[in-house]
Amino acid sequence: MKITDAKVYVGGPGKNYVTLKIMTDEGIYGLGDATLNNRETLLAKYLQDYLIPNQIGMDPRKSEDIWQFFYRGAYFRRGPVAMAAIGAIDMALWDIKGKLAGLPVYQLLGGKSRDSFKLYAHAAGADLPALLDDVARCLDQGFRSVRVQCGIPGMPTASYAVPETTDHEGDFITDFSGIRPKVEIWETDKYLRFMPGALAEIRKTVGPDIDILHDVHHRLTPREAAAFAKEVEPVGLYWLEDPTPAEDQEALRLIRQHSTTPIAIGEVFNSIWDCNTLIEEELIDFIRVSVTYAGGITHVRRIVDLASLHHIRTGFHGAPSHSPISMAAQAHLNVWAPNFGIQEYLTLGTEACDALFPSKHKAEMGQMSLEDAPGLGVDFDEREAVKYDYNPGSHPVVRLTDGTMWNY
Ligand code: CS2
Ligand code: MG
Repeated sequence: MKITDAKVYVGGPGKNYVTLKIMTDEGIYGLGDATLNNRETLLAKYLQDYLIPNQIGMDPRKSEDIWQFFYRGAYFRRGPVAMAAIGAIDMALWDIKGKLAGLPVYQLLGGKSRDSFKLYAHAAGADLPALLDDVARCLDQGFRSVRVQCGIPGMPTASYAVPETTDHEGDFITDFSGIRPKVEIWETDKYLRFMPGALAEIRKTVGPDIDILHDVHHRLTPREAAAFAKEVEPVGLYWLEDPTPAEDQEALRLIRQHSTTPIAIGEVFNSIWDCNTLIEEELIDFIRVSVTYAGGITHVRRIVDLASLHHIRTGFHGAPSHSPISMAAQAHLNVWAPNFGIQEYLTLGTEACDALFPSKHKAEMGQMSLEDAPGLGVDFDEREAVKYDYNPGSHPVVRLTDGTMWNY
């Protein structure tokens, strides 16, 4: 069996999905997602100019050897662009493998450990009352686990993932007005004074049975994060996410020494080498990698296995940047993983998105379940794809009040 060709498409409804389609001489094709938020065209170029020409003629069943070929063979290893490209190829090869075997991918991983798995939703508000309304909206939709982000009183702009106004709708992280980012102003002291009380208020409102998650988005120093994690212990958070910049694995030691609040980290990690210290020293509770940014099913499975030796559960990234293809690849890992924790889920299911990526997988009442189709179980409609083009956008950047650049 041979790979005969591969194509890359960029675009989608409200998102620049980067979709890879690998064709074979047996008529079976596989699909992968290489969407890297706000850097989408780099992935298309990297795949088209370097990886696809090397793939033609390879046996698609040798997914391990192909993974090693692109990882070791690149010499300049890792990084988000290289790993998302390898990730897309790897997903597509598992899709092909499943279709060849006539089995859903989870069967090739070891079968189901659960029939459906828990999802968490996002709630945000420009102020606490608006946030509580948004939490109520998520609970009405059936979610029992909600990530909460709130505007901080006195902060001159909105903070991470929080809308400027109370009457917002949809995904407001990426600004599609152009490639130049808006500037958010961050003030740590105001955040540290306000957020613990807000979290306590949310717990009082929703009661003990709802999982509350909160994302600090890399904004605190290790000492500040340790104090914050300790202060919010009575809230009983499901997790505190990205308390410090993720590239410093050692920073998590200080937080761990001072608090038992569960810590989740890893959405920006590209490989096992970005989280092996965190996992082996048991400094975190949830690993947040994604199949797109961390090299596909082949590599993420290794991270999940290492994590399972150390009581660390999965909590894969599922921001709207992921297309239904990578969300399905993660879903197959989620039904299998003995150490599954939770899955981030933002409603992808608009009519236009479903038309572009037809699938029968179901997400409802805060749970996701998989249809038993061979492979990943998601298709890609090329007639729909021609409706979309690349649309430049950006996240905000963050500065302190004196102008110093800070972490988004
Ligand atoms: C995030 C993301 O979902 C999350 O937890 O932190 O929304 C992140 O900001 C985006 O993926 C960045 O592109
Ligand atoms: Mg996050």
